[in-house]
Amino acid sequence: GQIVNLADYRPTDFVLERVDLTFELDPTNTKVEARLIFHRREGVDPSAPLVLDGDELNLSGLLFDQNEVPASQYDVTPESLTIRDLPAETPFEITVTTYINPEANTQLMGLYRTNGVYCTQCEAEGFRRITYFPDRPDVLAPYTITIIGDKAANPVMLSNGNFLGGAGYDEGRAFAAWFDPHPKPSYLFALVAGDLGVVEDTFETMSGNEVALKIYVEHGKEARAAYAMDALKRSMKWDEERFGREYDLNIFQIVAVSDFNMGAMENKGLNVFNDKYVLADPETATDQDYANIEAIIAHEYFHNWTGNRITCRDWFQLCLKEGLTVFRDHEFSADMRSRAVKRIAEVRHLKSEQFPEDAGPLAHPVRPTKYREINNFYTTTVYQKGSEVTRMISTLLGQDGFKSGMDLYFERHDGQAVTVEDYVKCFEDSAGRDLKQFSLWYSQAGTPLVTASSEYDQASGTFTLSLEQMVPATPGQPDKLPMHIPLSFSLISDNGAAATPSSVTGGEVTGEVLHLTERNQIFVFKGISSRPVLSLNRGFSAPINLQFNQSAADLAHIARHDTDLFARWQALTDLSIPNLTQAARDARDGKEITCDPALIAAILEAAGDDTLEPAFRSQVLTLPSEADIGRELGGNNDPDAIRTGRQAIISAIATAGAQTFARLFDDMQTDGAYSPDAENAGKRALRSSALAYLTYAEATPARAAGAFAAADNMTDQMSALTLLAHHFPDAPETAKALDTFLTRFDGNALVIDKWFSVQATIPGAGALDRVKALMENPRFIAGNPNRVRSLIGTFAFGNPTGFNRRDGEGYKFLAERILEIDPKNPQLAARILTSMRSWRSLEPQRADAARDALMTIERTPTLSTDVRDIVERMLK
Ligand code: HT7
Ligand code: ZN
Repeated sequence: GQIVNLADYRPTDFVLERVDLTFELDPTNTKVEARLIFHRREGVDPSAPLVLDGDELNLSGLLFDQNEVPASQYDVTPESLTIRDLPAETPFEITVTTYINPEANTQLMGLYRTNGVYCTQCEAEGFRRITYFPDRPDVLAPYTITIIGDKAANPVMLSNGNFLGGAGYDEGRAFAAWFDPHPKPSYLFALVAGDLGVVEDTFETMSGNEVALKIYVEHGKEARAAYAMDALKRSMKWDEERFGREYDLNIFQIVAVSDFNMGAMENKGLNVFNDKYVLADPETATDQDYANIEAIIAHEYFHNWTGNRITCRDWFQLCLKEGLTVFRDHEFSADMRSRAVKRIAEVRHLKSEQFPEDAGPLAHPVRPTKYREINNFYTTTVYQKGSEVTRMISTLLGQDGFKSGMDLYFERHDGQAVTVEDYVKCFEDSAGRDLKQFSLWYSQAGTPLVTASSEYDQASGTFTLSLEQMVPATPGQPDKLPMHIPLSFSLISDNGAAATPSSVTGGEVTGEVLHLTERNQIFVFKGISSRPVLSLNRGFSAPINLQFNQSAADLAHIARHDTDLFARWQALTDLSIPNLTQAARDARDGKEITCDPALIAAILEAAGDDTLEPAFRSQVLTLPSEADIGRELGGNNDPDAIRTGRQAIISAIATAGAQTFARLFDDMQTDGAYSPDAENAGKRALRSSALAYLTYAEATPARAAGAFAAADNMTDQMSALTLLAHHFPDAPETAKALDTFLTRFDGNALVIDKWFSVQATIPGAGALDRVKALMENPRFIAGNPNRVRSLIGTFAFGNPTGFNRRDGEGYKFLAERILEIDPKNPQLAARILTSMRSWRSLEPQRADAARDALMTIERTPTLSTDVRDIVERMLK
């Protein structure tokens, strides 16, 4: 676990021309023969050795141009292979033979087995667990792959690129050969072999090429891949229409596996997916599951251009492919669904995941400058904030300007491994605009705080806006420069119409965007005939914390009139926050909790407005989460008080709105058979919000139990079950529903994950014993990442009162689990441990207990680099 620095980057001494891999599959002893053609890069010292990466490897054979390499000419360890005395100019061939054990690979990196299927995961540095190789993203080559394996056990044998052929090989064995003509880095290599079912379709690209589409799943699950196939075809079409990007092989394959560390992987022409993001039918998947499948299928497909055709020079540039591809999948989902509702979901996610990361000990820039374990940098900052940075470029340049920059990027860098600077330069060159200050978004960590105040002078018709920006200190970055912050705005008049100023001074303004570039800046709007209400950072044009003390009346005005639905939701959120934080303080101090009637009125007005789309109204009814309130409080947090306060506010809304909710519960019925489309999903979401408020008002499980029994799809069933479990954990209705659910879905892993999650999130101190008991359930499979996440991960990330028990037992429990998981799957352990990243904002008793638990982990000598890196940064 040494530290890698961006500043130390240099290209390899040898250029890799071609890769030819042969796998002889065996569950415990797979032979890998890698033939690699290299030549020395021009100008490189002729005595420089070739150094290849390995990880837990055993060298079994080494040839130079087909002749054995004498032992004196090389050094080998499990982590590297160094070969000396190689030619100065001519290309040469190195053949490396290794034997690996897929069955014993519990890390799920490199070649492993899942449910009897061979499968690979090579990003970021998994390829070096297969063979010695220059395992870095700037080494690109075409690959030929031959797979030999037991015929009966492996009727399916897949790799990247186009299929060359296959047949019987010898007694009982078969082979398949694949060729990927597109030069690619090793992290995009994939191999899958086993006995799988397949769903097939075709897609005709914009220039008339027919592409075979195949989705492989476990036998019997084929019907559940139909939605994923549909999402794939829509993604392919959308990338042609929106970005002019066409698919470039004659086959595109997806394989769904049940053991996977992340969501999915964009291997060239052969995406491997966590089956959670492929399999869906109305009985077993929720509307959210369908939306996730659509987004992740699109995300991985979009990587074909942003990531694969143009890849990263080094892992510091990860946001180059991830941030950009998230932006692309967000835009795709916005086009497929309601743009405003999609944006609300994105911003909720950004605030609840990325903002805490940026405000805590794990904060790092969108483009980090050093890492100890790259796996720990697949973060919400790189992905989500990275996407927001690209969104801001689009805001700065406008849609057409952004498109021109992207066109230039594809034209200039196709086939290359590039940097963030290369990417930004394309926008600078195409738009003729200097983005130097803007680029601070890539290098400065921390969420900028913008403080706004405004004044209106009736006599001169002048509206004055004073802005101040401050970027908080983050680990390793005590001082920050002012950033370029694009703030979308609207001035809303009394009658709700937008007021157009005759002039604006004080800084650059393009269209409806103010450019805040100084620490302090005053914008003056002239020609405003009556006091306007300013709606600022509309659409969340910049990922900032905005402090703008607007009155409840002004926020209600925005909530009623802004033409940007997102801004309306934002105003309601801003209206609710002071109520929720005050309620938490009052709960802590044992005071009576009250709720501003203006908040209740504004929420009920939006919720009951039939001219607004149901999905939006459901978002309005979903108040900021307990974690959101904790973030707003900023420190000394008591999760129990936060929950008590929030519950009281919800109850006040529920009581005042009982009639509205009863009407919505009756009205929001979907007709006909279940369809996962956004409109129907929106109705279900609003009905479920209404059910939740009615349950608060009525304080009995009857209505939720009725809804559970009546549900004919997983969305309705899960929302009723969650209500029952969370509000009436000890009621017989809840026990009965949990039992019915279990009996009905036993054996369906993805649904059983939900059964674990819903119980892991039952609030209160009793959660820990429940989770411990569930770990004893035979259905709890400690080696399956989805199952571990559904119980342990969900408890730690999604149950603030249960996990943060005042006595610290939740943290102790998590530390024990981390130490158990770490030796088998360090990536999974490290990720779950990040659930404690905000431990310093807890009140002292809890914070002390959290620190003790972290120190117990830190003191363990055998920690993986993954967990050691996280725990040490969290304690620093
Ligand atoms: N690019 C993929 C990242 C990924 C990954 C990283 C580390 C370890 C395992 C992994 N599986 C997938 C996913 C994506 O962003 O598309
Ligand atoms: Zn990605």
